[in-house]
Amino acid sequence: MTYEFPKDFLWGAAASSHQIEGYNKWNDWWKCEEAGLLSERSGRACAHYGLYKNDFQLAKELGHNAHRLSLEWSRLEKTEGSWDGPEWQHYRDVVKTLSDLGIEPIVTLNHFTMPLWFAEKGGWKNKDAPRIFARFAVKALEELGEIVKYWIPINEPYILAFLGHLYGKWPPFEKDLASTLLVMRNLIKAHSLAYKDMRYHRISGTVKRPIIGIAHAVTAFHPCRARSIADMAASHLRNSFYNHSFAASAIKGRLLLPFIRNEQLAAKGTVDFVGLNYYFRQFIRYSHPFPKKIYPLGDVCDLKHHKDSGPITDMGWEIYPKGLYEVVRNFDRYKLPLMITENGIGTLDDSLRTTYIKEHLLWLARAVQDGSNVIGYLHWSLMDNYEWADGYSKRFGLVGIDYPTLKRTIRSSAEYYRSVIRSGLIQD
Ligand code: IFM
Repeated sequence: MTYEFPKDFLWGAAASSHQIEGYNKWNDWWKCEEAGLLSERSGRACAHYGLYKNDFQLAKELGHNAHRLSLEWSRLEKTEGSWDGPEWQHYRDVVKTLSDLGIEPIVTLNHFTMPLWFAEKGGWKNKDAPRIFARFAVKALEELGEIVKYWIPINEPYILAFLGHLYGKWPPFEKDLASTLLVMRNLIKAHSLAYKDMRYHRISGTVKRPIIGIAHAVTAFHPCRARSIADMAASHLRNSFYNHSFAASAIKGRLLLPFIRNEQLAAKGTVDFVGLNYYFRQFIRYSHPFPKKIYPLGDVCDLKHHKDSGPITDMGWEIYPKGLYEVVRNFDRYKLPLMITENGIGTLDDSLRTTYIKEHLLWLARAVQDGSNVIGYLHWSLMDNYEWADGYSKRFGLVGIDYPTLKRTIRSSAEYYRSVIRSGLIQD
């Protein structure tokens, strides 16, 4: 059967500043990398800061008509309250280059890293953090809003809270439930303040009306034992909490977490499109009386021992393409446009990447056929990059990077992806 994607579909890739630009010396990650707290240093990364024109040309050759990037806030505001003119000019050039190539820029304002001065004031735990961030969001709109239409204030907000404050894997390496809740509260507040200030701020007439979304990490949750009611309940609960709590508050002002009540209520109506970052499935097993983790949502089962598990990537994630269909259909409930803001695979085997893209796009096309309002697909990532605590060993790029020479090589998977983009069709 042949499936057709909508005519004006946004096709492209996503990336983030710290993972590719190089020498982002003014943020919290850089400081921790230098202090030896992470497995590898980001260093010059892909030197994308200087090579962005070349990289966007490659995206153009690969048929992309959209590109998701992030602004490195720490470059733009190296010390609190003082904007760096040449750095703003840099990002103006970046988005203009994309736009001149016919590639729609989709701009994330915060993709995990934060300026050092902001981190030193407590980062997302600081009660003023949402207000400080919203000020940056408005400035970005003033500077880039003539060209940029699509905005995402914060990438994967709860991942940031969990990995940095609960599991202690990312800066600031905390393992503290109270801090995690505080960060979650401030992140939802930061998102909603940024949305309101950007949408309702009076800016000069040439600025486009911003279309503001979220880029939310979502997982396909399945019960570990298919016939266990307890596992089903735990898996359902995980889905509500992990996949929906941020979205449900930001869209409906709905309360899923009582301890951040006011912030959730106030966030109502602050999403114009829902971005989904989908990578894998997890099997959830009910655990009694309390799971090892902090919330009563069951434990994640070990994939290696699960009979239904598919192949596993270099990240240890199961490849489960149908999960993209499942999460998309699951998010139809909000009746907002959906965008796949990330989906990709960390692997050294590019033929596996081709299969991964094909299977995921097939399931996406089926969701579209079944009525989901999906407006775009952005593959993670345009090029290999710095995979945070995992360093450079994980290869997510449509374009391969030889780090010693910085040579870019288009992978066959990127050519396959281009063929789908060109035809707008996919066959099973
Ligand atoms: O590289 C990350 C990205 O920064 C956020 N989403 C998941 C990707 C792969 O781990």
